[in-house]
Amino acid sequence: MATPTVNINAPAHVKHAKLLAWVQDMANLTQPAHVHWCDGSQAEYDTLCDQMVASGTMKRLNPAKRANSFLACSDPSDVARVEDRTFICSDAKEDAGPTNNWMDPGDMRATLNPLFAGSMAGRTLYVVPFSMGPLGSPIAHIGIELSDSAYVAVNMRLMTRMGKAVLDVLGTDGEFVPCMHTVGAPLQAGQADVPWPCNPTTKYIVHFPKTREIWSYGSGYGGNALLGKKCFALRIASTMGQAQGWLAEHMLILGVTNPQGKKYHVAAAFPSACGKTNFAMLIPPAGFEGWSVTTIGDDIAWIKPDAQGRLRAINPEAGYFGVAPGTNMQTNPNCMKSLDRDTIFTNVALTDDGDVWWEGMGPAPEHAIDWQGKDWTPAIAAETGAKAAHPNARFTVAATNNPALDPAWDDPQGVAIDAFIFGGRRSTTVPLVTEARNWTEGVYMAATMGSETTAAAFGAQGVVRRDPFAMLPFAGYNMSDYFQHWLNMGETLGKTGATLPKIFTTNWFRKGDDGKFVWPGFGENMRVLKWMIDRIEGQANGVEHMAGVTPSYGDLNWNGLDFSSQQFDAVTSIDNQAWRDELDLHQELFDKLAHHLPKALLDTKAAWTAKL
Ligand code: O2Y
Ligand code: MN
Repeated sequence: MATPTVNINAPAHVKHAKLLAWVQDMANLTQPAHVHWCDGSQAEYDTLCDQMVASGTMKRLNPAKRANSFLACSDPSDVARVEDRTFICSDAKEDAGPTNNWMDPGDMRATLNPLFAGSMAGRTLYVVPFSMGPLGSPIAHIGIELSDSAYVAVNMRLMTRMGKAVLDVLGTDGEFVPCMHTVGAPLQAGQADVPWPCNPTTKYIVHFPKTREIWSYGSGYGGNALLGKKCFALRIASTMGQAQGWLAEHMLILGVTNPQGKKYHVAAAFPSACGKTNFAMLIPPAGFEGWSVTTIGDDIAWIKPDAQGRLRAINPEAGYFGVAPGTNMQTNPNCMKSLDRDTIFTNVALTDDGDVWWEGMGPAPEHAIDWQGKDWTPAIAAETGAKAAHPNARFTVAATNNPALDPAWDDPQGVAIDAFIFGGRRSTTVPLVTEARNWTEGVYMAATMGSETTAAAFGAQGVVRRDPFAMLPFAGYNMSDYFQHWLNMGETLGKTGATLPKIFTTNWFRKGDDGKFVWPGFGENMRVLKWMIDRIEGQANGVEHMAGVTPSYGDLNWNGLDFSSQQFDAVTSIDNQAWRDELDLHQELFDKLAHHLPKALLDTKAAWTAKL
């Protein structure tokens, strides 16, 4: 039976024939009750938030405590990205590679089509035009998300450049990535809605790299639903970068300025929930007077070579969707200040005075309503282990709220990258910081980086989970081809005569015999950052070992910190037997990634092994 034609309500200024036809097709497929084209205005944002407060999706926080801020609490079945429901539907399975879920594109379309048919019944379809990166930047790209979630629309306004201005840049025939999203909870006539509609049993987060499409079904949460973020800016963009000669990376970008006013830019990859936002907003400690660190991005970097062959990076996002638990005035004062106002909190606790609280924020309130709407007190927590906030609770806030925002954060030309950092979480073996002797060695380090699992996240504690380039859940194509792309970029850029960024690895997480972290972390990471900059300038020494170059105690600035050479040894020493075991584990990864694995990586491994 033919479906009724939906009135898509397109504004008169929209003349993009392909866009209009696609919205019409998708509206006919999903059958929403209304179609709303987002203009991105403050008035529209306020109206949608008011509607969500009225419907029970959000609560307005006490304006005297958090002006213009809201709390949303999700369905307990919808609290995080769903990696096991995330698919890369390339034509050939090998092109998705062994680290991605794959389904034949035709089979996947046949699965999705009936799910999306009628999926928006009774709801509003929001047309959300967004630019990943500064509007009109040669590094930016445009997406259009069609979503039946007002929560998605308002979050996209904080997280991207969203609204009419994007349609103006798109013009009549500009390219865009189509992003289809439904919470998968159609409403029958007269059926009452729930505060957090989603599909508790069926979820699909699907990418079609060949046609550059994203289809997301069943979840309203974070990376599953805000499709500009992991789906577009990493999975689809990484395939675009491979085809077009650029890099889409799971990296923060920061600026660091020395007391003489010279500025450097660093892009750093750390696995999810490993303190990226803290590093991106680092405050230099005592002893580093005159130094400053500024934020360009906290999660994703798009990096393209300029005409001179220098790598220039933008943050494709315009806001932060950070993990709340553990964020406090010690770990990240700039972040806490960013959250003073204009913030959407998701799955944190509501205090009796209308503010928010989460574990690790500071002293616990005597009473709160937890993220599931239940009474919470410290006594209940002690007895039952109940968390006030979900461990993956989030804040969404515009970058412009960050007191340490870099003046160039919105520069369409991006910033020139001086160094890449790849960081893992390892209690042993991997030194605090190591510089790669050349690009290929840096690619090897990034390809083999790993983090120890925590019991909460993965069941078994202390097992090293390899997370190449911190891209394991985010590479939109075969991981070995991705390594090859990095090697190719180095070779191509090397031929231009441009200086390639230096590559470093870090590990802030070595533990001592007492099982405690040895390195104090947070602001003290500035000491490591300074050593890197000194190395870029050729002004610092280091000791060469089998896996690169690491500073000795005297090579770091210890002003203002009491840290002994014995402690330094505990975070930098090389244990040959531990490295033999480590290289065996690298081989396990390489065996898994054998299809198209670059020979250069095996050669590097052989060179390291020979030094042991
Ligand atoms: O669970 C989610 O949907 C969020 S995941 C996320 C959010 C912000 C930045 N990074 C991540 C990540 O998983 O790397
Ligand atoms: Mn991330």
